[in-house]
Parts: sequence; structure tokens; C-alpha cells
Amino acid sequence: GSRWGYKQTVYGPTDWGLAAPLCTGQFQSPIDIITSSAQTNSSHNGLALTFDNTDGAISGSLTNNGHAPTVTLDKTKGGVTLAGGPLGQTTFSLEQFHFHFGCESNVGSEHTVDGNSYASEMHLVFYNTLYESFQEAASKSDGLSVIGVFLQVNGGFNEWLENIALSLTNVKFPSGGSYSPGGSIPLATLVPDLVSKNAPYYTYKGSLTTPPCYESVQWIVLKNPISVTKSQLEIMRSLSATSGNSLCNNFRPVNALNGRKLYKWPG
Ligand code: BO1
Ligand code: ZN
Repeated sequence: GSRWGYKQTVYGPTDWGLAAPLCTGQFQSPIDIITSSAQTNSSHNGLALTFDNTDGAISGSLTNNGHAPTVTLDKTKGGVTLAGGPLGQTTFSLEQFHFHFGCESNVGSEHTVDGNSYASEMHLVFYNTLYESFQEAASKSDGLSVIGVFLQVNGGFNEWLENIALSLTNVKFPSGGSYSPGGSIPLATLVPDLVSKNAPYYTYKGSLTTPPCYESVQWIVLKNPISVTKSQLEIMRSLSATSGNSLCNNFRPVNALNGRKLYKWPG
């Protein structure tokens, strides 16, 4: 059901398994990325993203689903595909991106790095084009790949994050309604490492970080954070969750690696 959340007053993370049994699995996400234990894999390469629009822009609709502010791509206005990295020749198509963030800036990311949190983490959710849709792919072991991008405060002003942040005031309350941000979002400018062939990343096999917690995700977590301002985070924090509380601290605690291999690129 949809009655899960991040606070223990609803079905909090430790109770997700009651409603979604897969959430108690052994290969769950997020994890703490212990950088000293990351190995190199000689078959991995740099990420290869391709944008249908030459300027790297996308269009989509913005929704507040009660768990995270989400931009769902309008593929008729240009898609984004992901291959390379740990994925080799298999191509994945961007479905949506969304944000996890803290009520305070010392927490918010889902993945942590050597025990340290970032203020926010953006997830770019791709599905394997061997399947017909995200929904078809979501439960398959090779179905999904998500790129995680950390957001840190005090690095500078990101104009395109501002564009998204200002649009968020139109989806303050969770509902089926959506809002189309004016113009297109230059994703390649928002996250420059998406168009770099040399972007360093960590990668491992894990899960959706929310119910139903399918263990179907090749996680690719970019090492380099992008910048967010405190006021942009405050706009995110002014969103309401399904519970009526602020939609902040919408991150799942880290899970054990349980023998999985964590890789880094480059070596
Ligand atoms: S995440 O990137 O691991 N945080 C993530 C988590 C969940 C989804 C996408 C990315 N999507 C979910 C939908 C659910 C749906 C499920 C399986 O996928 O939010 O409504 O049931 O299709
Ligand atoms: Zn997410």
C-alpha cells in the first residue's frame, strides 16, 4: 500500500517489511560507501549518456507524490539514454528524477560516504530498454539503473536547480496533479558530470530505496557533488508529505552490504 513513510508514526523504515516483504532482503539500498573497500573492475568504463536534444535539455512534469518531488520525463520531447560504466552495451532510458533531502543540512542523502551524509541526493532513474516500460522493468534483476548525485550546501549557486526549486511551489501538497516547469530543463548543465566521459563513480547492485524495495537496481553514485543553496533546500522542505508533515528527512537509513562488491571508477 501507499501508507508507508519515513517517520515511525506511519510505517517507518523498520516496518516497511510488514507491508513490502522485499524490504527485508539482503541486497538493499542505500549503503554506506566505504571508500577504502571499493575495488576496481577492469571491465568497467566511463559513463556514456546520450541526449536526444543536442543541448542536453529535457522536458517533463513535476509532481509531489508525498514521498519526493519528482520530474517525470516527457520522452516525446527528447529522451536520455545511459550505457557504459558497469552497464556495458545495455542501454537504459531515463524515466524520472527526484530528490531526497534533510530537514537540516547535516542529513538528507540516502547513500553516505565513509559515514558522512550530504544535504540531499538526486536520483536519476533509468530502465533497461530490453523491457517495454519502467513498470515492466522495475522488478527484474537487470531492470533498473539509478544514478545518485549528491547535493552539498555552500558550493555556489546552481541556476537550473533554482528553476526546479521555484517550480516546486506549484506542487506543495501531494496529489495526482502535476506542473510543467516553463521551458526545458538543461539536465546536462544541472549535472555537468552526466556529460563527462571521466566522471568518477561508485557502483554496486542494490534495490529501490522505497517500497516495494525490488532488488533490481545497478546503482551508480557519482563521487562529485553538485551545489545547492540553503534557500533552495528550504523550498524543498516547504513541501508537504502524505502524512501532512514536511516532506523532509525522506531518506532511508543505510543497509549492510552483506558480501556485495562495491566498485569504483576510475581505479
Ligand atoms: S529510488 O531511486 O530507489 N529512490 C526509487 C524508488 C522507487 C521508484 C523509483 C526510484 N519508483 C517506484 C514507484 C512505485 C512503484 C515502484 C515499482 O517504483 O514510486 O509507485 O510501485 O514500479
Ligand atoms: Zn530515490
